[in-house]
Amino acid sequence: MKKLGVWVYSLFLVFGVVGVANAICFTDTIALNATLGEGCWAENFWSDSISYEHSTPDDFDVPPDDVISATLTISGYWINDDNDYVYVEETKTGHLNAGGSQFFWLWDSPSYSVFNIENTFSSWTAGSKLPITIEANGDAGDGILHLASSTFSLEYNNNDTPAPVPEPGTLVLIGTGLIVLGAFSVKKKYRTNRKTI
Ligand SMILES: [Ca+2]
Ligand SMILES: [Ca+2]
Ligand SMILES: [Ca+2]
Repeated sequence: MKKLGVWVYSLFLVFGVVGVANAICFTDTIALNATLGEGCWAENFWSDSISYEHSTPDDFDVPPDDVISATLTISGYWINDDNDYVYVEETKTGHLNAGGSQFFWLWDSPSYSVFNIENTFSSWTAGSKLPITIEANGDAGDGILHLASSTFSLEYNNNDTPAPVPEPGTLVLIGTGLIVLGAFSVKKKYRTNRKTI
């Protein structure tokens, strides 16, 4: 019976200390507050762009980590049509969704454009920054846009995490297990010694 107890404690010891892969959620939000000219004046069209970098977690590296989800969300105003493009690591990822106020004097709720950027992280070096460029293009009646914020959200399994530090409760459990284990082996040794006398 005591042998069974030792086994149960041993199992707790193994699973309590080793644990399972650690899913981590990370978010980085940048306030852009940038107004880009994108329109026409005397039949001349021009475009404008903004570039910035999102930070990524220091311990995020693929492999061995793997990505559960990765999204980039851009909020902005005065976005019409679908001619304003978002580049992630110099790859065209999509265009901003039309929406937000369409009149310069209005600041109601902005439009949100959400991009799934999971493919960007098929491999990744820890500590790298995530470069983003937004390119505004205009045509008649599409003279300006305003970018409010950019949010990078990442959920990943940190597969190279060292064994987590056991919680106090687990420590008590381990301690008790070791005491039982010790008592058991002392008793066994005592019995063996008695037999040999
Ligand atoms: Ca890692
Ligand atoms: Ca535009
Ligand atoms: Ca516009």
